[in-house]
Amino acid sequence: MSETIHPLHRFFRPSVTSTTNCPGCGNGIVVQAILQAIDDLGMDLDDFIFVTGIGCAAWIPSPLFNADVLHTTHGRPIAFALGIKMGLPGKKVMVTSGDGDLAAIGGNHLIHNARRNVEMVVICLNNSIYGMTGGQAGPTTPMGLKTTSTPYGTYESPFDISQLVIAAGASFVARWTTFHPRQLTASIKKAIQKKGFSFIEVITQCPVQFGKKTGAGSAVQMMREYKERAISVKEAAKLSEEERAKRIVVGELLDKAKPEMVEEIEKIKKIAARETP
Ligand SMILES: Cc1ncc(C[n+]2csc(CCOP(=O)(O)OP(=O)(O)O)c2C)c(N)n1
Ligand code: SF4
Ligand SMILES: [Mg+2]
Repeated sequence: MSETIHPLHRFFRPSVTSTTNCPGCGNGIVVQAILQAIDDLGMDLDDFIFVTGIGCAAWIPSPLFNADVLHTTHGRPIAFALGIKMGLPGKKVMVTSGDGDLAAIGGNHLIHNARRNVEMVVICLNNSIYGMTGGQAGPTTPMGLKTTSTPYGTYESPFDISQLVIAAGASFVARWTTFHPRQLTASIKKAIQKKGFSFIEVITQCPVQFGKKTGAGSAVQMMREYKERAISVKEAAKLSEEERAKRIVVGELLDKAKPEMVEEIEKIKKIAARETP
């Protein structure tokens, strides 16, 4: 009997035969969406440099993708990505990391590179928790939730990361959940083709640290909840603020054209070269 091989398996590093993800983790759905988007666009992994921080989400391209991957320090993938884009402007740069890595310790790199509109795709896997370190509360953990680090419930308001990145000045922002793999793939394709800072938030399940410890349940229960709570931008606009807060607003939240920083620097270099005696 011949072995059936997944069509995207060719993107995997041959030496990698196992996964770091727990059963039911949403990371695998995002892996598939990223690789499907690259395949649909007729691109190759050599067109990309992947950059990642620290956390479970940070293990998505490293070591799995048979590509150039920089697995950097906690909170710093966007800083490394900026350096790569400045040095190799012809390459597509994609960052994949978690809500804690990108919005807590890495928050300044996130907002400032959105403001600068540096061309890169940032995929933020938002599981509302620090998964890898044991389920501590982070900047996206819902108010009042009991976690490893907040046994009496959190007392901090969470960030709406997508709105934060829109306010900071990005060009393209979308939010989907792991219940929306096709829509997610379509948005990743748009983000890859966008000239500017593109941010995609994926609401994703961590059944081990979030599901078990907060009572949200299994991966299936969490995805069912995403399905029930998801609402389009258009439908959400009809709700009161209080009603909207109970839902997950999904879709493409922003798509606009604005000057991209690396291109602007190239223009300035040309002017400076002309004016230098
Ligand atoms: C400077 C520093 N501080 C703290 C840590 C510990 N640490 C590693 S991953 C992590 C949080 C990861 O959370 P997130 O980015 O949401 O990723 P997840 O594991 O949930 O996918 C923390 C606090 C570290 N490695 N380095
Ligand atoms: S701890 Fe959570 S986020 Fe990390 S691999 Fe396991 S299920 Fe996924
Ligand atoms: Mg997380």
